[in-house]
Amino acid sequence: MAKINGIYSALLVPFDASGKVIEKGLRQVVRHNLDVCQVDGLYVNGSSGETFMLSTEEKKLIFEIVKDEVQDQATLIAQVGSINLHEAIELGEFATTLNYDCLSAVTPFYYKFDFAEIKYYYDSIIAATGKDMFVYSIPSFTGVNLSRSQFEQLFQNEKIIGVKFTSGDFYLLERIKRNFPGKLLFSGFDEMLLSAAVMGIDGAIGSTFNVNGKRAKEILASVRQGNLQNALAVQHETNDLIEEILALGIYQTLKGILKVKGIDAGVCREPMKRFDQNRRDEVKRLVDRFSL
Ligand code: NGF
Repeated sequence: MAKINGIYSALLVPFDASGKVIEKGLRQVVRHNLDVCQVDGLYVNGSSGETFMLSTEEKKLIFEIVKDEVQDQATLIAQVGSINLHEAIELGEFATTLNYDCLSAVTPFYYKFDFAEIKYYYDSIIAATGKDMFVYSIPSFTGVNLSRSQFEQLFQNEKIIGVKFTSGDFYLLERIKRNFPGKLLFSGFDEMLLSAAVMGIDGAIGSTFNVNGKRAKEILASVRQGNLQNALAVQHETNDLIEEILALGIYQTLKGILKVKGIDAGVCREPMKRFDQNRRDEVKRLVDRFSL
């Protein structure tokens, strides 16, 4: 299996006005990530891919297009999680046949699943696919706050190779790093990359890396080289950018930036808002100011 380490874009997916995946645009977004942002891998069908608003067939189509475009040029993680366990298994089997490097699944959400149910969900996807798995923990969206002891119980399944940790709970991050050194730890908040890198993460998965992957790579590399001063300078710059992006709307603005770069990044899937075209000049200014 490929080494899973470094900066991974949580891949954005372009949709046309009717909500259909734009294949050509998706291939362009992938190429931009690999050729311009130079990320180490892609996290496909995650939150940034708007996956929880898509049909099973659309998710499969995205897995296919991305694999076809990437081939073996980068590591690919397939996010297959769904509160429909049957769908998660079907997607896991599909990504396995496409030779994705490993799977990831968001903790099941909406219903208040208890921990036994959450563990059953992961064990079932793994049993059906035989594939390595990252837990996708994003409490702010799912309401599921896994404790250290619950991570320990999940990690007893040796096919659970790590966690994508989208949380600002740095104490828990440190405890996971300390107690489960054999598991991979990927952070999920781009604006906190430096702090997570200091804790010894193996990598990070984020939406803004689709446009700002080079800075993320520099932050991680600088921390690993012990050059905290440079890491902090680049994190400051990065956070100036992220602050502007969040104020304008995260996925809409990231797509707006890609459009300024000549990529057919489409629009967001309804009911998410479209990008406000009146703000196109603000986005252009961001592209110039941050040399995106
Ligand atoms: O978009 C969110 C919502 N988080 C992403 C990332 O954790 C999502 C993060 O990059 C992800 O990995 C996925 O698409 O599955 C933020 O957009 C970024 O830090 C700006 O706040 O929390």
